[in-house]
Amino acid sequence: MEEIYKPLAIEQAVQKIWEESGVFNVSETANQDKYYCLSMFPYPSGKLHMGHVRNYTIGDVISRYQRMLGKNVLQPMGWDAFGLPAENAAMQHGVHPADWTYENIAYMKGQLKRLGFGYDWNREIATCDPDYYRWEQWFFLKLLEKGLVYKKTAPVNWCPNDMTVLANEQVIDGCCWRCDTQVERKEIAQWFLKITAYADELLQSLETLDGWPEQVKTMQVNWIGKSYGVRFAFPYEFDGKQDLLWVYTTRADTIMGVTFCAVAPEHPLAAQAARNNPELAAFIHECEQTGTAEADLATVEKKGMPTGIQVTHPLTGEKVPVWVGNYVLMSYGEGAVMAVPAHDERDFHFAQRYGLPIKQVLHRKTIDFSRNSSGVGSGSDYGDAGGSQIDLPFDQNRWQDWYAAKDELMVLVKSGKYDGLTHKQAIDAVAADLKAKDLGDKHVRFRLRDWGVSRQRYWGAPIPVIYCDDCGTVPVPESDLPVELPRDVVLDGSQSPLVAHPTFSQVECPQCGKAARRETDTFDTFMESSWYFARFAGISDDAMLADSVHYWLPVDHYIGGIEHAILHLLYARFYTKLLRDEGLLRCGEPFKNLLTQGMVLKDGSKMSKSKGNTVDPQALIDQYGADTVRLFIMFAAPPEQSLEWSDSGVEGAFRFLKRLWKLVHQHVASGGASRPFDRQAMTEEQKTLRRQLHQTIAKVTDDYGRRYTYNTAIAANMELVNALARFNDESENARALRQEAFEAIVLMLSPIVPHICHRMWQELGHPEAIVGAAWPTVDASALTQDSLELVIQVNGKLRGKITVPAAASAAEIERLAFADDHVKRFIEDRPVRKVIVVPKKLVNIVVE
Ligand code: ANZ
Ligand code: ZN
Repeated sequence: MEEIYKPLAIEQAVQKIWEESGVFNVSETANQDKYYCLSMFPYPSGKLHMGHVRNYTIGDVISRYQRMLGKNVLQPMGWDAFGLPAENAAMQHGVHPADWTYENIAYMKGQLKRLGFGYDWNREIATCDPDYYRWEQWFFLKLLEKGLVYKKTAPVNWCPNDMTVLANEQVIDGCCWRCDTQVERKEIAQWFLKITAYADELLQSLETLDGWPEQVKTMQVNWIGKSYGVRFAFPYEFDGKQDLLWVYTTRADTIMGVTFCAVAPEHPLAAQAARNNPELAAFIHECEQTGTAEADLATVEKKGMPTGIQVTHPLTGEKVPVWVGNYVLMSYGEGAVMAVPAHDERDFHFAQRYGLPIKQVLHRKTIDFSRNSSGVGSGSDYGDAGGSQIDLPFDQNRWQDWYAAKDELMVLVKSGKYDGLTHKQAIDAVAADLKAKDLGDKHVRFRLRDWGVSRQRYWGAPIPVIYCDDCGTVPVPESDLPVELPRDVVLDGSQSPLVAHPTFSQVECPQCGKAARRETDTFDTFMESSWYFARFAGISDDAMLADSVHYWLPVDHYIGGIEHAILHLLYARFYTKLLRDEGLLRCGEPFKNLLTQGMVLKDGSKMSKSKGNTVDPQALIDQYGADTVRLFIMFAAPPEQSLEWSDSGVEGAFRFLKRLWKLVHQHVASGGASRPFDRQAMTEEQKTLRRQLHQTIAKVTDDYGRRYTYNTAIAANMELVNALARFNDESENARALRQEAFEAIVLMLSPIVPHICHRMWQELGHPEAIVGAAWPTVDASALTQDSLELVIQVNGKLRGKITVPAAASAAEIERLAFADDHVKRFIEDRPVRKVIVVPKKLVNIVVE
């Protein structure tokens, strides 16, 4: 063993051994528990950043630990390879998106190997590979067959100068990023996946995810946004025809407080009224210019205009005026609301502005039921200021909880026959009365919208459909899959390259053989990341998923950034249910445990290119080696917390490894242990050291297995190393103890710093690789102490120390304390008032 720690040579040699032995390439085995550990796969943007290094180090540590527990561990890696940056790079540097992507993949793969991550590279996936996306296309057609996908028009950002659709990121201050032209909204036909058909299940089964952070589950609950309400209609007459204005409300109890109705600018009633009202038409047009994102609507200045139409209140028969209001969303509920200014904040502001009447019908304290994430539903009840706020129960999907929370605090007034009823009673009564008139009923709604998957971009998976004038929308036959993305395209930012391509869109109709057009949109890249975890486990040449997928799924531990808390994780959960219902999977949830790692900060803010505060992992690996980088990252903070970068911290990690190496070297060079450890012949010092050793194993096992606090696990090992450095005993027994201790330390640190530990393990006399070794176990007998040191105080001042048997009774301890010469001197002949024995700690003697 060399005296000096040389990380680069060691790491290279050890990685070669792993590569050649293929230790991380796994298959299904009977009689062994599996463990599927997955880190979110990266977008191949060029090179790894520190956030990647952190994410993948955490995953690798968990994987290696599970191996040591005897599990059959799958840890795969791949590339989320489609996306806009490749197209941008192509435009900026004139390199083809495919070349750019595969070059980045090659470089980043080298970096991952250099960091020593134990991946099964046989399962590597690049989502831009036709062997991958062909199954996505295949599955999309299955969903089409089942009616779980459909086409409808939806707005996009359109640059009239470049004649192209822009992604949201390409719109800067309302203008095209390329030519600065004002961006327009354009309605175009697009494909949607019916995620709303699974809304209820996506909500319900969140409850089974015990291994997910509460915060992430709450974000998903809010995103799904289930609400219980009443859908009902106001009858009206227009142009001599009877019609109904449908509204959706979660507060039917306030129906007697309605003083007007408001409809979205895009509502048909608004269009009807605008036909002979140019002023109204102009107002509607103006509203259409501004965005309709929910976030915008929550903050936008509330504006409106009367339609001149009056509807009839379904319970009182009174006339109610209808307004167009810019705060009403066409895409939510019915695109129309009953306005209750006394109890809804938005309605209140609107009524104040336009001098509309306000009628209070509830006598109650104020509660804010608004869900802070959205504009819709932020109609908090407007009432006496200073009311109490109550938190919604997690279980928002139960009528009972919803009602119970609201019910406590309110009764109806000025509501005729409903006076005196509570909130819950009133909703039931109103809903029943509306139902009896055939004008409405109770209704459940979700905030969740169907998932628009069409992108008017080049670097994505082509959507496998063909449009024929005679046959309509025709799926691409299975035998023609994959629909490959053509390589020969012109990327200049104007027009879609697939539309402009001379032959791509020209096809024969698979049904009638006539000339037809191929779809030129590609899939949202979230489609690829919604099922890659399953493909890793069930990789196959001739099926979307091989049977092995049932062995590995669900993923036991999924590690990634909190920024994916909603979309990616929701889509992956949705896809899992789709695959299950197609008979391709047996589980309904993809990820058993979820770990969301914190950000990497430098000088208090997130490392990012735009802030110019990044640290290049490669430079550090070159300078110190992978183990130092891994150790620093795991030592600096627990995985879920943010990690503040520190150069001196990296130095410190390197120094610790050098020190450990030196101590192991000394031990080995001086002959190591010559015989096994003799428990009968231990000195007190040996016993103490051995106790610390086994306490450390117990603590570190808990840190790894239950708490995921690797920083404290490392700290405990550092203390143990310090104790070993101080331990100067050169007896045979001491050498044996040192051997035991170094072996345990090397085992415990090996998931974090696997290369150095591989070498030290060999030097400690183990020819077999440490990746196959078992996690150390605690010797409970080493933990028990047969004697203890207690502090003696006289009148609260430290006056001596005594050693007592660990099992000594209080009376026995007292006797020993008074027998101590030192203590005797301080007591002299003064009468003793009181003796306080704090077990295992101290004895306090109070004298006059
Ligand atoms: C009357 C009312 C009185 C309301 C009151 C609230 C409080 P959630 O809970 O998110 O489902 N609403 C319905 N459709 C709307 C639309 N298209 N655009 C904007 N707002 C709409 O939200 C349901 C509530 O949001 C409904 O209940 C309705 O206002 C409003 F004291 O009706 B409420
Ligand atoms: Zn046809």
